[in-house]
Amino acid sequence: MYMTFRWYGPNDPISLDYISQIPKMKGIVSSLHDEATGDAWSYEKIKMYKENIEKSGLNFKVIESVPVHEDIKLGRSSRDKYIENYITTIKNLAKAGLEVITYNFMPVFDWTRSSLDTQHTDGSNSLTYKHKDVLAMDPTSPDLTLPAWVKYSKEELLSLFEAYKNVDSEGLWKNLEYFLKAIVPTAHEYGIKLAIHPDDPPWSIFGLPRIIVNKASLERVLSIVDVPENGLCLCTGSLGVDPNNDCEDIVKTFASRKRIHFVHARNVSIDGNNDFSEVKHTNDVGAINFVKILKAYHDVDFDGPIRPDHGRMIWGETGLAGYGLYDRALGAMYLQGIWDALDSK
Ligand SMILES: [Mn+2]
Repeated sequence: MYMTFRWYGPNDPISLDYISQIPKMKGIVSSLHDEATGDAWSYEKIKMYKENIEKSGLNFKVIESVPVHEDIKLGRSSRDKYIENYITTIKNLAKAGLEVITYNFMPVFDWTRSSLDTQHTDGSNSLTYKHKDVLAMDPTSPDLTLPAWVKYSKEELLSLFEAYKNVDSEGLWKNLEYFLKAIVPTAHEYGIKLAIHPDDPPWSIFGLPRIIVNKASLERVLSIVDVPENGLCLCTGSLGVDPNNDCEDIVKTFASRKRIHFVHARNVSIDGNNDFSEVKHTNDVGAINFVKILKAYHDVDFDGPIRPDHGRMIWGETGLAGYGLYDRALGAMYLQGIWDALDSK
């Protein structure tokens, strides 16, 4: 295992220097955030971005994410052009020395929460999800804005919702299958590991299908093209909010088969009625026990990247929700400490 940290590029309020000061921090996880979804990334841009990161002494092997264009998820005839671009991006990333591409296949919205800064009694705040509040939201209403939604105008949202009326869960699976069958051979040839991120939360919202939700669906993804490069970004915080998902068992199953290419370490407390809160990484709170989870990785000599996922805002820090410095740095140290203890046995 080696520790990484997500960085949002030159506009991220947290500098690469600060990140490199975290003990045992090895790598950066980032993306070319200025690229429009669906465009091919040029080799020159990737190389420049990578060289800039590496000046800090940190490696840059993991992309999070190369977003998938909605036309691919919708199975529109225009998808082939976007798939061609995706293949070009895979080749250019490989040529520049990248090793892992994270992506997700969630329709329209990425992760969804009902609050980005719920106050806790200790003065910290974190992202939380109240199912009832989300059910009451109308994403197409003019007065509603959430950060993960800003990439679309209201008009675009309305037309996407209209288009997804024709795509149910099985339809979305077919479109994922088409996509993977088209891109995995290139990933295989170029030795790039693909890592699909589970849906967050792992259930349908706003009537849109969500399919990467449990152990069976992860198994199904891997079986679509059964080569090592077709793999997973195992996010305990996404899968773990559903009490039916046994994350330790899921890790044991897929890590032993070397199909987990990237680890997201996030702890969550399950608050009932599909509600959940993001919490500190330690095992005195929350549904995820990282001592057990990391032991499962350690038992199979996992040597891939891991990062502390969303953290709380503590010590008065403000900034990108879930992506402050302090709590994620504490998380990195906790995880690294567990790993070092396992190593020394
Ligand atoms: Mn995650």
